[in-house]
Amino acid sequence: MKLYNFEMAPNARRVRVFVAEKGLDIPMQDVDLGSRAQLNDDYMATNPMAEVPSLELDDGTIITESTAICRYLEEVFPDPPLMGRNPLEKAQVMMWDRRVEQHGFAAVAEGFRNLNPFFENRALTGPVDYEQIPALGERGKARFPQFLDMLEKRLAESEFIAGDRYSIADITALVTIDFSRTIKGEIGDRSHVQRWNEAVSSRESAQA
Ligand SMILES: N[C@@H](CCC(=O)N[C@@H](CS)C(=O)NCC(=O)O)C(=O)O
Repeated sequence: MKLYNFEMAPNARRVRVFVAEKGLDIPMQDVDLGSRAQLNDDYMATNPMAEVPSLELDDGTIITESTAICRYLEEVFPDPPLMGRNPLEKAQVMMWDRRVEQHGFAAVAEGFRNLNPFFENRALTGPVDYEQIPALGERGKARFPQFLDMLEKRLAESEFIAGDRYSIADITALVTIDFSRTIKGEIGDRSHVQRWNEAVSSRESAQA
């Protein structure tokens, strides 16, 4: 297997943390998003969506989309389980992971991509260029504290995001909170998010 990766890419980090939690050692190949290498013909032949991460299996099959890559790894390497152990847990993990993606990760991405000059004319990932919409960026920034409020409420009643076990939903939320530095996001005085953030950030996998 080989993981197409870029150190600073939050979606790639989601998979790297997942791989670290599984204790796997998957060779990585960098795709330099800084020089727009994702748009080169070679990489586009691997992933026509022009995004990282991509996982290449030994027979050459490519899996893209970070959650799909994690799903594959979970099936092949079930221990420790990071996507739930039974039908209810699996649904709860997926529910929380989607909430974090839609209300947290997407809000930060909207803010970052629509306001940072590096993404001028590249407001969306993928092969097609899109103009930035600064108002959408401001809306993304405004959505982020609402996401933190949702987490605060959840973490007041639950040790981890999807329940009493660490899961992919914690990985997506950790990566989202670290990614929020790009829009100057702050946890502030949300004590439950602080407690949870200290716990998940001190796991060895957070270094991935
Ligand atoms: N839905 C994809 C999104 C992947 C994605 O957006 N990757 C970003 C890096 S975090 C990327 O490749 N960006 C390329 C670009 O900016 O053109 C996933 O879940 O993996």
